[in-house]
Formats: sequence, C-alpha cells, structure tokens
Amino acid sequence: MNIGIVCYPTYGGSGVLATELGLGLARRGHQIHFITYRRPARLSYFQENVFFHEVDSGADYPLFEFAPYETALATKLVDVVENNQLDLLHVHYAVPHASVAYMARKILLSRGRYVPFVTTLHGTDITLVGDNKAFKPTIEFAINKSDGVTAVSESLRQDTLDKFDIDNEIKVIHNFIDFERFRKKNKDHFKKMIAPEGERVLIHVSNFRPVKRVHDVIYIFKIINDEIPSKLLLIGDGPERQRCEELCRKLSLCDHIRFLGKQDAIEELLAVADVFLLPSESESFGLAALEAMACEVPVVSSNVGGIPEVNIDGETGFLSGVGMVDKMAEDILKIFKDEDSLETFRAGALAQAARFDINEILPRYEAYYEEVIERSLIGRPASPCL
Ligand code: GMT
Repeated sequence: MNIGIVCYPTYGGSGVLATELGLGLARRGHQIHFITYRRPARLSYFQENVFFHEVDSGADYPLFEFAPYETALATKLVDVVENNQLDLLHVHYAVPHASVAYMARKILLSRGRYVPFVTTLHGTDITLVGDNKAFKPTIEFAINKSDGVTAVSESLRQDTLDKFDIDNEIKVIHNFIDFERFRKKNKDHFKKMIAPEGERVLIHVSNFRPVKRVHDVIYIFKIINDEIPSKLLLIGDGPERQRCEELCRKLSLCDHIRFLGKQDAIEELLAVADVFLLPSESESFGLAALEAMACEVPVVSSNVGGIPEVNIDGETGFLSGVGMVDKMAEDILKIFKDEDSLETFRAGALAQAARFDINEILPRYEAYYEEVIERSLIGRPASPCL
C-alpha cells in the first residue's frame, strides 16, 4: 500500500509511535510518506520505501501573526496523494490532523479521487486539548467523519466515548515496541559512570509537562535515596524542567540527579536503569513505560488511563493513585528488597512487553487499512460534487 502518515515531529509519544509505525510498515514493503512540518525525531536515517514531505506554511508573510499551518498541510496532503497515488492517509493526534485530513479528502473528491483517512487518537488530543471548548466541535466532527478511528488503549476509547458525541466505531490498537531496538543491552561501563558505588538507578522520561508530575519523581527519589544510595536520571525537557531543577537544589539532591535533556538513544539509558517512574496525572497508554519494560526495567506508576493495560501491579512493577508519593517509594523499595526480587520484576516486565511486540501489532494496522480501503470503495460517493 501507499500510505501517507501525518504526525507531530517532536519527541512526544504520538510522533514516536507514528514514526515507528511508518518505518515498520516500510520494512514490510509498503511505501510510506511522512507529511509534517519537520523531519520526525525518530526518522534519523535513510530507509528504503520511506519519503518525507515537509510542510511549509509560509510563515514569513507579515499579515500572519499565526502561520496557517492547517491550510498548508491540507494543500500538501492533496499534492502528495495526487503525485504518489496514495491509497490512504493515517493521521496521528486528532488536533488538528483529523480536520485537516477531512478537508484534504473533500478537496481530492472535488478533483475526482476519494482517499480515505484513519485517525489515531493518542491521549491528550482527547483528554486535554480536544476537550477544550476551542476545539471540541471541530474534533468531534472530524472523528465522526474519519473513515477509520483507532485509539491506543481501551481506556482512551472509553474516554473518547464519554467526552464526545461519537457515532463512529473506535477500534483499539495498542501501541507497540520494536525489540530490535528496545532490548536490554550491556552498558556496564556507562552504569559505572552513572553509579560508581553500585547505587540503584531510577529513571524518568517525559516532556516535562505538568501532567507528568515530574516533581513527584523527585520527592519519591528523595525517600529512596534516604534509604538506599541511588541515582536519578531525568530525560527530556519541557516547561516544568526549571521548577524541577530548583526543587533538586532545595532538597540538596543535585549530586544524585542528572538532567540529561532530550535524548535519542533512550534504550542506552534504559540499559542502566533499575526502575522507571511514571507518576502521571493522565496517560492514555504510557509508551515510555513500555520502552522501559522491553529493556527489562520494572515500572512504578500511577494507575490512571491506559497505564494499567501496560503495567501490571505486582508483576511488572506497581500501580498507585496519583500523588501517592510515599506508596510509590515503598513499592520501589519492595522491588529493591533483594536482587532476586528485582530480577523477578525485570522478567515480568519483559514478558508483558512481549505482548506489544511490533510484529504482532503491525499486521493489525495493515488489516485495518485494508478494511477501511475496502469499505471506502463500497461506500465511496458516486459524484465528486457530494
Ligand atoms: O505524553 C505526552 O504528553 C505526549 C503525548 C503525545 O501525543 O505525543 O503522548 C500520548 O500519546 C502516547 C503515544 O500513544 C501515549 O503513550 C501517552 O500516554 C499519551 N500521553 C498522555 O495521554 C498524557
């Protein structure tokens, strides 16, 4: 199939998933066209069957205080579909991609071609952004007009039905992991550098948005470090980073915490970690936790949204209510109780991650694309004027 993928090119989970999906599909022989305003973060090397089309919204025209990205993206979608004979568009994150794809489909129809689009809901597009009055009617309309809709967890599917008036079917296709890349690697030299005295290593990866509650990570770490000598790696960047750095200074933890900023080779950092922390306020899935589990790192997390579909309490780590800092610290200490306990949790994490193997999930997307294309051939409007 010839597939166009629209996503955010940033380090967020939706862009990561969309890029890994496209790369995986390309390896299986499909022609994949990424269409977005910058090269996606994980599209860092040349690969057969992969194309990238950059959207330029002409931001330099003085009249525009805000560049009309949606118009430029719709125009680019029409161009890429027409010149590359795309069979389907797959847009990740509903805001604004679903309504832009709807517009592109209308334009293409007026020119005699019907190209269906699939919208994948990722989380904050429904729980935070899409629910905002400024977007809601448009997003609801675009979800209902999509030729196919998927959600990355059962919890997100339910949230969408609860928050919006949806008459379209939503199929759950969980996020996945590529074990070619995410598996435990031997990085003993790096571990010695991070934890020279054999300290335990905790890790957190996020975009440092308030919803991630990174300050909880630091408070939890403080309790752990008072009991067992430990180190904390904080990966990523975002609006809360400054406040978190200040908190580390206030708690006199600077010698034990490293802020590493945005990183590409996450698997190298996960290789030295003993526990992954994800105390989020809201999380539709928790792809970062799945990446950790694939690298045999147990997860201690909140129990919100889709996290319980990924992290199994007492098996792959532990779950707690949002903000239960003391309980999360206690759970980490249980994992760290002895080497055997840590190894059991490591094995549990790996076994659960295997359920989300890319080789299992990708065929589900392929089958869904075929179903959507077939359905659109039957139901396609007869006249381009419709
Ligand atoms: O977590 C974020 O803030 C980024 C966001 C995104 O859309 O890029 O992540 C969402 O999508 C990921 C991939 O499907 C999920 O693993 C994350 O759980 C989800 N984030 C939230 O729901 C907060």
